[in-house]
Order: sequence, then C-alpha cells, then structure tokens
Amino acid sequence: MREHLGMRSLHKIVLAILLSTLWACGGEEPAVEPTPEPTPAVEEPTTEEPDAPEEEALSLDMRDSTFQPETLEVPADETVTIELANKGRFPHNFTIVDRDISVTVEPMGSSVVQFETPKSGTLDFYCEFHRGQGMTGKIRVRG
Ligand SMILES: [Cu+2]
Repeated sequence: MREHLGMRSLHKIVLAILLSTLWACGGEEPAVEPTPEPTPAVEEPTTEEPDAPEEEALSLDMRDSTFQPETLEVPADETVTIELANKGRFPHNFTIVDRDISVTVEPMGSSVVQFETPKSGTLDFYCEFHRGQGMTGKIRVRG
C-alpha cells in the first residue's frame, strides 16, 4: 500500500513537473515588460570640429577648359595659398601676370601657389594654353 501511494505521489509529481514545463513553454507570453529605457544621459562624444584658425585653404580645379571656381574670394592684403588641381585630361596653367606667377599642372597633377593679395580690387588669372577658350578667372578681394 505504501508503495502504491508512493508511486501515485511520484506520478503526481512527474505530472506536475510536466505540466509546469508545458505551462512554462506555452505560457511564454512575454509579460510585456515596460522596461523604461533609461534615457541615455550619456552625451555623445561630439566629434570635435577641428578649429580652423589657420587661414582657409583655397583650392582651384583646372578642367578642360575652365577653372573651378572662376572667381576666388580672398582676404585683402594677405598671403594666400591656393592649391591647384588639374582634373582635366590636358595640361593647364595658372598665370597671374601681376604676381609673376605661371605654373603648369599636368593632368591629375597638383601644385600650390602663394602670393600677396591686393588691398582691393581683383587679380586676373588665366591658363596660358586655353586663355583664348575662356580659361580665365578672377581673384577678388573680399569685403
Ligand atoms: Cu588650360
């Protein structure tokens, strides 16, 4: 008798375990956890803008056959640097007669020119090879 009871209770236990397992599986209803997302008080590390106190680098693209841009604004009475980049398929040239500058840049090549800007007005520049085709530009003093 005792043994019989023992078996019964064992059955009950097994059944209980089975049921609870089933229950657990079937009842895996996600008890919608309103986990309040902790507002990220962590401040995104703002990628520091490199302060550019240094004078802006001016760049001038040479194409077939124009300058881009055709007008460059520069500060008055200062030394400026212009990076020339030949993006065309032909050699181009950058000439400022008033500054004794004449630089030729090969296709895909680049060069740098530096000169004093006037106190006012403009400086004309052009490409020796394509001046006749309108490959000219102006450097205008700002303000
Ligand atoms: Cu040219």
